[in-house]
Amino acid sequence: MISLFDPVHFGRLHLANRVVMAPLTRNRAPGAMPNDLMVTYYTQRADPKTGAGLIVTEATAISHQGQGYSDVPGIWSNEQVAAWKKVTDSVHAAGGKIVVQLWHVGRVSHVDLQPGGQAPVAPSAIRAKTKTVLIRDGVPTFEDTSMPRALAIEELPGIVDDYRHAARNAIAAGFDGIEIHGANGYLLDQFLRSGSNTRSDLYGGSIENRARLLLEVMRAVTLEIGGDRVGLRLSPVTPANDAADPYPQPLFDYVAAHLAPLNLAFLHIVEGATGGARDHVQGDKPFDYNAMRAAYRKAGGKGAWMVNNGYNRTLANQSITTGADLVAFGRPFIANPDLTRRLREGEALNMPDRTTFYGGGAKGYTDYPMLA
Ligand code: 8OZ
Repeated sequence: MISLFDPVHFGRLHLANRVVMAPLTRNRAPGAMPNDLMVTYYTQRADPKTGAGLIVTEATAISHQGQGYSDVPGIWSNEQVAAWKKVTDSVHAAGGKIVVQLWHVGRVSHVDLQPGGQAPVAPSAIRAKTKTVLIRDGVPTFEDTSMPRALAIEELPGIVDDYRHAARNAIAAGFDGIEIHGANGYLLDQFLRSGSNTRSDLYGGSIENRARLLLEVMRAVTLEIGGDRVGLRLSPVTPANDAADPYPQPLFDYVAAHLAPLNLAFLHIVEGATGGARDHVQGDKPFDYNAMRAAYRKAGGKGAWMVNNGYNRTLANQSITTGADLVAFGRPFIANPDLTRRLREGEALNMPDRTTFYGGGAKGYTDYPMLA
């Protein structure tokens, strides 16, 4: 029987096990620059004998406009590419694999984080009822997001270009691939869901129109670097960051089927409420993830089906035997650099300290103990 600890390959990703380190925002990159502390953190989790078969980095901004939190990294400049190269070199030297999660936050931002103090951009001028993390004088504070302005249709090709450019930078930085962040109420998810998208042009209204920007981005990045090292994260029912849609099933079944021709390496699905209840219901009825996967497979999609949210060893191994290919663990990887070893050997897990999730230094970041 296949287990979490068996190797697998999808596209160009040859993985030593099926345990994935989920993307985790940690706000330790002042000036949007990756740094040596981050090199240590990722390298601690990179050896697949003890750590992740694949690391997905923390969400990383594709442009200054795409940034919505203090001290999150970016990948739009040559300096950022050079700084990320230190991370990828060190992870590879440890035997690991790493993809970078490419992120545009859309309306989940604050004027203080935007170029020239301008309003954040969104499909429609509707403020997200959510908070962002601003670090003021070294202290993380949660503040309301700012009122966004609606993107003009003429601006959308520029957004697609920013993703394409970031994908090219990711390869230059030595990443094994990319994951597009299409989840958790950020820009691409804002376009998908009718609660944040009330446009009346080609990018709003019907499912086809709301999915248009996401699919354009996915086509652009797969043409740029090859679909076989591209993944996408989606969260069909999460209420995170005020994401809302009354009919998620036909929306995400449509998206899954239209991704199939792109020859993606993986689809990464957050089940339920991100970081919360796995059985969270949004919309008219409970979401059927098997139906979404079937829509993808029926359309010819061969990428890995990666699942995430609240998994433990038992649930993870169960899902591996019932159609999932990879399981992403978030908070357990914060506190357990050697999570894979602990899962394999049935060892107890360290508990993560929430007070050091966002911002700060080595404490609660690179100082969690490994097994002897
Ligand atoms: C927690 C805090 C800030 C950002 C996400 C990128 O939810 C995030 C995020 C999570 O995908």
